Amino acid sequence: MAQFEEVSQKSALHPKPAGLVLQYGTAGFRTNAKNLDHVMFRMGLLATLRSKNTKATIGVMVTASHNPEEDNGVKLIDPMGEMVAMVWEGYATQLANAEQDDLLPALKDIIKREAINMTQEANVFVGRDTRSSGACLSQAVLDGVSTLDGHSKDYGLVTTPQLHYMVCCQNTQGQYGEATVEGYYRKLSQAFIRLTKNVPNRTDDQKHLCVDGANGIGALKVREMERHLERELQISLFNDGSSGKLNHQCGADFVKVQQKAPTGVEMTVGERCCSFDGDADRIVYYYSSSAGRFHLLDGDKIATLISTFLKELLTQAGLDLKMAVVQTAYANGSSTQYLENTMKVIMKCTKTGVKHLHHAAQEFDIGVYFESNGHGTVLFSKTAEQKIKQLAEDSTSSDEKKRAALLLQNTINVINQTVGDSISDMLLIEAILAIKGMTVQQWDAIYSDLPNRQLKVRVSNPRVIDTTDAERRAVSPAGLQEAIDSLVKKYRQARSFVRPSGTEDVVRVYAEAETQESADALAHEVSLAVYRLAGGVGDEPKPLH
Ligand code: 16G
Ligand code: MG
Repeated sequence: MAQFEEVSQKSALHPKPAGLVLQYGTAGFRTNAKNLDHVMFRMGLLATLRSKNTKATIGVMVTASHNPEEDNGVKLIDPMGEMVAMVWEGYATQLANAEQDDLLPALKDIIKREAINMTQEANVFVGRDTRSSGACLSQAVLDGVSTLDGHSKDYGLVTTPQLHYMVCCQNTQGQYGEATVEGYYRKLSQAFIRLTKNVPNRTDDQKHLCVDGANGIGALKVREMERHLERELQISLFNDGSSGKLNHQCGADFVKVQQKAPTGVEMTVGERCCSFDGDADRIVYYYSSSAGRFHLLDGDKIATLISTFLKELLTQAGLDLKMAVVQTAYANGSSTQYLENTMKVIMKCTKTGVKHLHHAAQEFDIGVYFESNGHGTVLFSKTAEQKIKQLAEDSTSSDEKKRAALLLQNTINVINQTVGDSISDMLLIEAILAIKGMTVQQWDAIYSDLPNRQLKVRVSNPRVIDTTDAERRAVSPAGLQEAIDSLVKKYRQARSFVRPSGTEDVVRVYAEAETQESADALAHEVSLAVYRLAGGVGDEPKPLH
């Protein structure tokens, strides 16, 4: 077939560095941008196949999220705006690693295995973040798509969640919204304005928010969005990309990992601030107290705020809908305790990685999922949406019920259900704080985080660590879990687990305990156990103090 001849010819223009092996990891391929041209071309081919296979539009996002500017990456988006199906992650890895001569056989193998009808039309949406390598790399994706006669639409500079949104809108024939960036702003901002406009006595302080754009795409997009907000939210934007480097000492990942304020943000005492990450799919909040202490409100605090708000509304509306909060092993023990014991919410724990949380959240009428690092959203089932709509339109229901139903309806519209979204999450959080008349300090005081520490350990092969129980227990190497158990026993309110990273060649260690000193000591001791039992390389981990 002519298409296949073209694959051979065109792929020669996107040569693979011989011997280079990459893995479609937790969030797609990610590495130095110099090594990605062939991967992009091939992901263009693969997205076209996936589109023919699902008879729907597929998304390809060119981004390396919170990685340094020199890196780039790519991930595929499935028809409903979710992460690509697991089997296709495997195909992505096969295709990316095929040497030049093996590319066509690898492609044909996928076509055969999935019984793909090559005459089926294909549609691919492409987007990219602000990295300088992005323009060339997304061109390589587009080349891949046209090589297999697919149609494509290049959205240019968009946030990752915006592209997820476009894909979902397109495949639901506009039911989810209009597949344009303007349509996205309109839907979210209208819902936000409806949520906040009748809130009495909202002060200027409550309307004002400091945003750290991580010098990335989120900064550009939040500025575009601001016009639609009718001054109901007034944003002071820092790290807008005009001078600083992408993700450098700023952004949600920096703030969460370092537990300190980003550079480039002028924070006044007590002021509410938030940080996006490099592709605007994560958000964390923070403020500093008069004593100069830094207070972080991470994904767990966000999940608590949102789920408390939703639970109250469900009670007021008298709706019997099953709501759950989905977390990972990284969730602070205090948040799990609070939600389970005080709020009496159903709790689930899954493996790290958005797709795991997303799938678990889909099991409920309302699934609130957040990773501690600030990635998360809320999913509403079709039944939940229908019941809420019915109640909102029911002329016989009481004012209280109606008010709650309307708030729920606008919450559904402000949230990007396809994936965690800094901009959409920010609007929902701001609306909740306004409606509840809550300050960031009051939100922070809902529960106190247990002190915690994260470390990484280099070992010759991180995969020798195998885990179970949503990564909370290690089953190999032998003796490691027993070692962790006996270390944890030494400290009060302590917990620790280890897991191989899905994005770096390291083992991650997490520890929490009653005091910071204990958490630090425990994290160090567990690191030593990993180093000794799992084949550590380089120097032995040193104590933190
Ligand atoms: C990726 C994941 C994120 C996860 C992180 C863990 C997506 C879109 N992103 O960034 O959810 O928390 O990896 O990284 O799934 P790690 O495996 O290196 O700890
Ligand atoms: Mg990201």
